[in-house]
Parts: sequence; C-alpha cells; structure tokens
Amino acid sequence: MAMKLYYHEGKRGFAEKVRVMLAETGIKYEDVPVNRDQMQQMIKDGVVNFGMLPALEHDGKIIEQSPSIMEYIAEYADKLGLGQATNKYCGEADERPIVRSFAMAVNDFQTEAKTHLGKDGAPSNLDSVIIPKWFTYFQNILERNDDDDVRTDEYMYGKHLTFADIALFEAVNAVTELHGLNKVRPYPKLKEFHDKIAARARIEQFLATREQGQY
Ligand SMILES: N[C@@H](CCC(=O)N[C@@H](CS)C(=O)NCC(=O)O)C(=O)O
Repeated sequence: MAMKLYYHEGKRGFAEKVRVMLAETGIKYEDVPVNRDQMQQMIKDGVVNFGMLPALEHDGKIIEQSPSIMEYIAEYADKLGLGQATNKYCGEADERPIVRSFAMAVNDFQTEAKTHLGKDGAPSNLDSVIIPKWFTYFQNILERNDDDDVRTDEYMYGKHLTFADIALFEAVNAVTELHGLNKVRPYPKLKEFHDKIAARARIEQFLATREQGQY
C-alpha cells in the first residue's frame, strides 16, 4: 500500500522535509491534510501519540517524529535501491548513528527557529542567536567532511546523500523562503550545499511545482 503522509492542512511544517525526501527517492505517496477536528479524532483514537504531525502510515504502521519518518523512508528506499548509482540514503551501516544524530540536530534547529509558524512566528533572537549558532554548526560539519576533491559532492557525513542532508537542505530552504536568501549568504559552504541539493532534478521539480506562499 502507498505511504500516507498526514500533515496539518494548509501548512508545510515539519512534513515538508519528508516531502522532499519522497520526491528525491521517487516514492509515490498520498498527502493527507488533517484539519483541527480530524486531529482531535486522531488523538482520541490513539492514531498519534504526541498530538503532533507529521505522521507517516505504511504497511500497517504509523511513524511519528519527522527525523524517524525520514530514516524510515531512507531505509525503505535503500532496500529498494532507489538511490542514484550506489547512493545509500542511510549512509554506510557504521555511519548511521551519526547521520541520525545530524538529522535530529537539524530538527532541534527547526524547533528553535520555528519556521513552521511562519514569518510572524519567528523568535526575536532568530537573527542574533539562532541562525548564527546553527548555520555555523552546519557549515563546520560540511567543511569537516569536505575531501577537497572537486569531483565528489559534499554532504554532511561520508560519501552518501543521506536523510540528514535532505533534512538540512529543507531546513535552510524554509529559512530562505520565509526570511530571504541573505540569511544564508554569510555561510558560503552551506549556501553551496543548499543550492546543489536544490538543483537535483527531482527536488528542483518538486520545489518548482509545490504550492507557494505556505510555510
Ligand atoms: N518533533 C516533531 C515536531 C512536529 C511539530 O511540532 N508539529 C507541529 C506542526 S508542524 C504540530 O503538529 N503542532 C500541533 C500541536 O503542537 O498541537 C517532529 O519533528 O515531527
């Protein structure tokens, strides 16, 4: 059965990086908007445990928490060999705990930056503290993983494009869409990473065709 992605009606929120992951892997899915009443029902019925979305339904399971959803899709895609050439979206087996930690850190950033609340929901220290702190962390990670070989692409960890990379891409993209490209310009390595992922054929198409004006 096709995957179902439950999300808050009219919002990109934490579901958007999942959509980017699904676009990248080419997995077909059903996007299921949930309104307030339906959400209350899902909570009552125990469909979701934490009163939050996104949630992914697949093969009789409901997976909550966006980093876990990303990892689930990455594992599924790797099992089916959906990565380009020999790419593994979970990275090599021994890299996975680190990849997972990066995906979780990206989620911490999103939680602090509150891009899911839109421009007006931005915390007052977004520019002075949150963006400088996290974008420096992310840029340092990319610099450390750079092998100085111009023929290879640069990702957060190892040689694979992983679910952490997709998460980071979308988190940065959400900031630029809401608050402007100038937010990432002082971090050239992070910007280069963002622009490269945005130019991947399937992701480029996803970005060009998604509904505009949402956050
Ligand atoms: N840690 C969660 C955060 C998800 C989250 O905050 N979702 C928000 C909107 S996108 C939500 O469902 N809020 C509803 C509420 O808190 O009642 C994740 O990564 O999935």
